[in-house]
Amino acid sequence: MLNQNHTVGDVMDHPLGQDILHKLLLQIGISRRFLGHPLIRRIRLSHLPRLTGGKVDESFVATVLELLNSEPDVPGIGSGPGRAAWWKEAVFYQIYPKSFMDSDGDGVGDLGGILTKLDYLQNLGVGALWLTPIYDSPEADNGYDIRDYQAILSTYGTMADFDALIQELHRRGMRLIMDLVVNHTSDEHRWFQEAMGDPSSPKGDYYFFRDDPNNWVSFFGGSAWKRIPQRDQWVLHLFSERQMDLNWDNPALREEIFRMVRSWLDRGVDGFRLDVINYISKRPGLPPGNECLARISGFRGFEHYFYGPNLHRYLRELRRQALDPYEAFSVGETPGIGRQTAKLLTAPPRRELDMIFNFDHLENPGKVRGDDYRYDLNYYKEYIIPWMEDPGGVWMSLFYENHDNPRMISKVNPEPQVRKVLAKLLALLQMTLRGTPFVFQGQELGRVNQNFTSMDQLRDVESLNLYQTWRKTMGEETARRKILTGTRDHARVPMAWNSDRQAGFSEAEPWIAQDQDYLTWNAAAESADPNSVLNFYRRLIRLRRSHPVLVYGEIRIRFKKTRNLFLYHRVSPEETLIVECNLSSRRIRRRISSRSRHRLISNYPDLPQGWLRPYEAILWKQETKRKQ
Ligand code: ISL
Repeated sequence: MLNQNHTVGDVMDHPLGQDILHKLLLQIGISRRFLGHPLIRRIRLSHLPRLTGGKVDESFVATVLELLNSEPDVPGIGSGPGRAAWWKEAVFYQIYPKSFMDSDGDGVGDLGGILTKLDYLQNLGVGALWLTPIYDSPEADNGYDIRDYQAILSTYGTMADFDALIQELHRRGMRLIMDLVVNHTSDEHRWFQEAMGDPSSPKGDYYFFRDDPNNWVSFFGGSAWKRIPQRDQWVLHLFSERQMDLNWDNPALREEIFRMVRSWLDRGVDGFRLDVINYISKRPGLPPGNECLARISGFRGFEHYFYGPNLHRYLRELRRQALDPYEAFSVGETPGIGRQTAKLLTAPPRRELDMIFNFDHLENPGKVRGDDYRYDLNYYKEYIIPWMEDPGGVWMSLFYENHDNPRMISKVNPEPQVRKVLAKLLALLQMTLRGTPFVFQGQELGRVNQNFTSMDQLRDVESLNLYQTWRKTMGEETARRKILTGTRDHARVPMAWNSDRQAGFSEAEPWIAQDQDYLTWNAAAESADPNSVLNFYRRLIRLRRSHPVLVYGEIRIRFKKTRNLFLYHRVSPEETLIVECNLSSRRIRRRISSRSRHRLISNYPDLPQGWLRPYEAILWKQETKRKQ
């Protein structure tokens, strides 16, 4: 048990402690190397309030200690790639169905639309699709507010369309994972309706109803509590006020969820991406959030549910009772989970999740989504090295984009003349680092952010709500600028299929409009251009499939301290491949020669000489000396 007399070093030696300290430093933009300093390690926790001039107070220390003492486990040792699995070999492709392809002319994508694009996806070489929610929903948060887990939203099609999709995918040797949103339901879910109408009903305790709200805040702005007049009580919602948090401490609820999960697996689904799955266990009593932590992190109450006391137990139950009997795959969306806790959540012997999504690489230290700055890829390198070198049983998910974030190219360098090489550099890293790549729709075309200029172009509930909250605290202009920069809608505009009206996405006016960029950057044009980003992805994914070393081989990173250079070897008994990249927009001196190596793929037409050009990226194959 840790207490006030322990030191910063003791906290760093605790898995959760290390993750929390790293996260806090990231948030304030201080290098984590700072924590390795012997003098810092020796500081007693009780001295922190004085040493930080009150920035960190006693209640903060007490809060962190309580959290640490709730996790007695330490990650096991052992690294290496572990057992072979289809989900390690496949490249995943994330589809945002609402914006992928409209087959019935209502301006909204649908399952029929996806079916017409399976040739495209197969040709791209992806092995599995992840569909964001397609369940019945009032769409307060584009489907992340589920009204009926057993039905398909009518604008997306029918259960028959869904069965056809699975069948067609399996016929092609491809797999499908669904989005499982079980931290919350829609307020229109019948469980919530019942719970609201009759507190004594079996569903009365499926949600967090309280007589008095606490001080937790919602991720979408404002308090996390909504008044429910029928019960004369308040109910908890960490996201929009139409997304009610489920009470996983209720065993009957867990049973219902497991049953529902099994029913989808019975239909043939191959696994799930589990939405904010690390939030499902809330600290009993829902204690108030720490103010000091809230100041640093921007969210109040987070410490009581991002790594709740029963998280591991509930995940194991889910796995044992629903996933394992089907050998189903699981990737958890886990905001706030760091490297050590990732080991506790995914190391195979623990039988919890297969993988997680960690988000710490999506912004540079000290930055948040909505900040206008240039992302430095050197940080990505610094971030990924420890995950690669000390996996501790973690199989990494590799991604830069999803439906919740602006496009990566725009964050790194929005200059049009580097767009293509940069898109290819990102692709090459993603397909050659150790882990499973997740490509978000449009990423394979090198799509960039929209030139949104006004709030009425946006549809996302997060953007609309945060704007209302922020305009009061930051002023109209700053709030608008931040929202337009960071809005999730950059990624949510329709897929660019061709240069026809509506980008070939629909016959009708789409549910969200996009700018003119699709006229040149679209799938049809890029298919016809051998030098396009799309064809680069196709070739790379084929290389990843034909060189198992890129999946299971060891990874050895060289020149770790050399800025702008990212160089690593993927090594197996059969072969060695070398990745050589320039992470910057300026040329840099090379550290290796091209002798006895041949180029498998690169983002410049000719071979480099003594210098790597802006964002140059090459995958080499080491020629082996013939044994006598
Ligand atoms: O709001 C956050 C803190 O900045 C995010 O990390 C948030 O926890 C994360 O984006 C959760 O996302 C997922 O759940 C949401 C949904 O709106 C997103 O689209 C989904 O990916 C609620 O279901």
